[in-house]
Amino acid sequence: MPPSPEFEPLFGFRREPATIMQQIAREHLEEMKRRRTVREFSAEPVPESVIEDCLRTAGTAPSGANLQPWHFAVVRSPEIKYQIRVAAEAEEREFYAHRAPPEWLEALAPLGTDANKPFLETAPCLIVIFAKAYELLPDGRKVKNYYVSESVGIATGFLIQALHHAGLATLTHTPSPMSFLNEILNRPSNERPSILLVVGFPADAAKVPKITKKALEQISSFH
Ligand code: IYR
Repeated sequence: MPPSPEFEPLFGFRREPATIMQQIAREHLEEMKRRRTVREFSAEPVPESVIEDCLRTAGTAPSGANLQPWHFAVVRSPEIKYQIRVAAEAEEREFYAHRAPPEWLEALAPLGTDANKPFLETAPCLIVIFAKAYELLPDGRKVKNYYVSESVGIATGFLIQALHHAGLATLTHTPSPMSFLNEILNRPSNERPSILLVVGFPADAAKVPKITKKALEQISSFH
């Protein structure tokens, strides 16, 4: 018999007058417009407790059946960052030289990326986000998770936003394939690396690609 649901009052919901809501929404928009993906990081360390709170924020994300099918591996060790860089650059060299079709390389051209990933060593912190297709119980049984990609994507969004809000820069990095991360980080087979988030402060002279975001009219319709 499945357990019967238990309910509790909705505590802490903050109701604001419309004018205040508008102000809050606009201020939040302005803050999020200041977020940029950064590829040049300073080596300055980041406080561990800030990373921990941002991960707690990611952990508040909604997920399929509330099964929270994610694992966040935080890497600060220079030796492990080095191993990740070596493995990622090997994959990226293949990607840029052989695997990527011309139209993909064309789409990437405005970003100016290439196979060199020095930030994987320079940045003080890497967060490898793993998606768990199923949970592995100690007795070996598998319990399926639901809407795994969607759930992990939402949690990743929360994490990026929390880090930005705390004053840290990020880079969503996706070397492909990423299974070397299971080996280096000794993660079990039910975890699939989803995104490698590079976290830190921007380098003093950091530059970012001159790109724009689509306007509201281009990304929405109201019915
Ligand atoms: N993984 C490669 C290529 C790359 C792919 C996409 I889609 C990007 O938005 C950026 C890069 C790399 O990291 O260089």
